[in-house]
Parts: sequence; C-alpha cells; structure tokens
Amino acid sequence: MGDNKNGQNNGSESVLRIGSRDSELAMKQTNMVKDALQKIHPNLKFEIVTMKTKGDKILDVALSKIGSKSLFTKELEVALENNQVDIVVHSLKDLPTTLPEGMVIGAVTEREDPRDAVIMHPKYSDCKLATLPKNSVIGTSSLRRGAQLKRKYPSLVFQSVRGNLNTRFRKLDEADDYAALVLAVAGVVRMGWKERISEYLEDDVCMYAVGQGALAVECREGDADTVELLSPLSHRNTTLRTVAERGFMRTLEGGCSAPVAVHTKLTDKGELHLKGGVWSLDGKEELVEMMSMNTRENNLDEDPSEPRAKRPKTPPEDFCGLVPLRDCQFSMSQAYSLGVTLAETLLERGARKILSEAKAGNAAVS
Ligand code: DPM
Repeated sequence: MGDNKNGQNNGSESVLRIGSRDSELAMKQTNMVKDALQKIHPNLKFEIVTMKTKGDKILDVALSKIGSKSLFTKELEVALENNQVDIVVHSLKDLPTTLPEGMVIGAVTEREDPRDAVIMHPKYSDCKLATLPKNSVIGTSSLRRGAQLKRKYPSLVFQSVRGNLNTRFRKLDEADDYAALVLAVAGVVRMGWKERISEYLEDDVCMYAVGQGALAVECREGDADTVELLSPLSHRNTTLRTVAERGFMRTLEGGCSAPVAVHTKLTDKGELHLKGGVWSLDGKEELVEMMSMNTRENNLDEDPSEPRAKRPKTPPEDFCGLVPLRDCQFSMSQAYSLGVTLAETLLERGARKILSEAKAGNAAVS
C-alpha cells in the first residue's frame, strides 16, 4: 500500500490499488471484494486499475489450447510485482496451484454455488440436457465439462465457445449455432442472469472445477499490512474446501488442459468430504474416488487445553499459495493432505496415463 500503511489507524489518505480484468464479470467480482473490504475498513480508499490479460485478447482459440497456465492472471500479477497495484481479484479457479514467487492469496471469499448450469437457447427453454434433440450442439470450451457430459449424454455434440459471458449469451441467443451453453452458476448469478438457468448439474452428472465459485485476493507476500488487512475477508469453510481441492489438483498436475473435477462438502461437525475425478477427453474412461476426514479430530487449532508449546511444529507449509488462516493452520494442513492423498490414490489407479493422453490429445486435435 501507499504511505499511510494501515487503513485502520487514521486512515484517511490510505489508498488500496486493486488490479482487475476489465470484463463486466471481473469488474463485478472486483467491486464485491472492494465493498466487503470497505465494510471492514471504513477509512480505506480504493482505486481500481483495469487491464486485459492474454485470455481476454486471444478469442479465436479454445481456452485449453492456448497452452498457458496463467491465462487470465499473468498481466495482473506482473502489475502486482511491479508495485503498480496492491491487490488483485481473481476467480480462484483461474489461479494456478503454484503462484509466482513472492505472491500469496491473502483471502478466499465465501463460495457462491460452485455447480455448473445449463443455459438453453430460447427455443429450448423448456428442455433439459436429457430431452434436447439428438446431435444438439452444446457450447463449452471446458474439457472437464465436455468429458463428463459426453459420458452422460453421448447423443449431444460439444463445441468450443469463447469470449466473455456477455459475448457468449449473445452468440447463444442471436444465432442457431448452439442449443445450449454450460457455464458456472457463480458467473451467471453475479451477472444477474440467474433466471436463465434451466438446469443445475449435480455431481453425478458434472463435477465442478477446483476452486469454482470462490474469489481469491492476491497480494505480495512481503506486504504485511495488506496481508493483515485482507485476513478478515477469508471464509473458513470455503478456505478448507478449496485447500483440499487445490492440493488434489496440484498433486495431479492438472490445469485447464486436462479433465479434472471435484465435489466437496464441509459439514457443521467439521467433516470434510472430497470427491475427485479424472476423465479421458471423450469421457469413456473415468476414475473417481471419494475420501473424508474430520478436521476437528486431534485438531490442535481448536483444543485450547493443549498448550501451544506442545503442539507439533508444523513446517512452514505452502497451502497452494493461501496464507494460513489464524488458528486454522492445523485444519488447513489436514485438508491439504486429504487432497494430496486422494490424488495419490487416483494416480495409483492409473490417473497419470489418462491425464497425459488427454493432454496429448488436446494438443493434437484442433
Ligand atoms: C477455467 C475454466 C473456465 C474458466 C475451465 C473449467 C471455463 C471455460 C469455458 C479454469 N476458467 O471450468 O473447466 O467455459 O469455456 C471462468 C468462469 C468463471 C471463472 C466462467 C465459467 C466464473 C465462475 C467462478 C472461465 N473463470 O466457468 O463459466 O468465479 O468460479
């Protein structure tokens, strides 16, 4: 941050510069984070700095083929590194599981509905995927959605569609190219188009992407004031679920170039359930496993009777870039391990072969 470091002291001149992509959805998400921060730090002033990323500029190539991991995040991270902005707001699912050196996720916000949804062409508004005519074309550039839905609905045809959400809705409504689109509920809801959702996809049809529905606020690891200022924005339940998901993804070395999906639940009793899967591009091969753990069992975070000195010294852990939550470090490391263990189980069952074939197949077919 600028000269007056802490928005909470006298605060009046303190300005927090927020980097954002300039799409309507990105701006909505950035403003959500800005408004939440304003509530916590009433004296803080904000400046939003917009920019385009590679993913915004290359619109004629399927997302999975551009072959860069940080498609929607790189330029923003460069601005962060060069001290042109103090924080950057991303969709967590667009952030790779290993961040550039010196960057951290200072907060993961409460997750919106993480599921995917179907948006029908107006002429099919009464249909579901199951009742669309044979050979109907469904627009998605997500290999994850394509693979799972081909498996479930072999009579439908899947085609890439690019562009921001406004462009995609226009492509759907104003032409006859697509019978439906599959999109994340979170984006559609944030745009205010919830009533266009015809069908919510449950985990037996299409599991969601790692981190889907949550926003991540990235900052410089060394900027202690900003790390501190972001910390009340973190949502504990979402953080634990997404740490497990990101541990899973990192261990599989997935990314948008291979079909990997998850489904998680954290109950009021502290039980964390993680289901994860990998698919071949055509969906014919599928490996899905489920694992659970209790984040409260033997949990030294939440056992005040155990003196701090007695607690095992956990090595400084990298929770896929997330700053450890205060008094939640033990639960976070357990959640992270759950993701790693689930991925290792899938790797033992042959996930590596499925993923490397998917990556090769994706690179070869145009
Ligand atoms: C990533 C994927 C997509 C986005 C791949 C996937 C979807 C691409 C497409 C990693 N990022 O999900 O398997 O539909 O062609 C993206 C969206 C959101 C964040 C849009 C969407 C909004 C939801 C959120 C693009 N990134 O998925 O419909 O904040 O989680």
